[in-house]
Amino acid sequence: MEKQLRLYGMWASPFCLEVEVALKLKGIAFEYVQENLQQKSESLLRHNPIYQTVPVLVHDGRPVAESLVILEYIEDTWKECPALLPANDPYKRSRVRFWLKFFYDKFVPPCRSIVVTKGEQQQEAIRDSRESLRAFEEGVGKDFPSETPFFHGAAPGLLDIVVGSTWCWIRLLGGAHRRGAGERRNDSASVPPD
Ligand SMILES: N[C@@H](CCC(=O)N[C@@H](CS)C(=O)NCC(=O)O)C(=O)O
Repeated sequence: MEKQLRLYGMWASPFCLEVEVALKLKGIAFEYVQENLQQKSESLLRHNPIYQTVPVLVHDGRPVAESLVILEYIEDTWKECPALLPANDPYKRSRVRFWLKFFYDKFVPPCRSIVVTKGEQQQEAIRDSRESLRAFEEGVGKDFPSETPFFHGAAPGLLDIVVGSTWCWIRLLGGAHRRGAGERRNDSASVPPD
């Protein structure tokens, strides 16, 4: 019998989008539960009592929390194509994990700061995000010199999923920030649709 799979998420969260994309790339059916983070459901709090965040993937009643842990769980559980980590190469797999952690630790936080700070703090966040992105691009380029449009291999993998989902979020944040600052939208291509 097919086991039940449910994803607790929130539409604007890059972490939830990553999990959703990974499941869809592998062709795994799941139920999506949209959470209101101002008023979290009792189920979400019960499934993720420690962090109380989305995403949470509940597989046959057993919860898995934290997006990177969930992505690895998906890869370990549904080994069929496409593989999201380099197959049969522990060193290359470790390099993907290293850059995923770097991206989460060094790139995502300054991007968030750009939106929520002003003045010198904001300038510092802009510098930090640029520096992290430069280091990421250079490092990943050295570890995975690829002739395909994807970071490692002929199909999208975990780095593609995480970077792509974060990019959607950055565009969303940028649009919200500009609208919050009262800027008129005259460049419809530069912000996502409402
Ligand atoms: N480290 C977590 C971060 C998840 C996270 O920050 N989720 C946000 C939405 S983007 C959330 O649930 N925020 C609600 C809260 O912190 O109370 C992961 O990778 O899953």
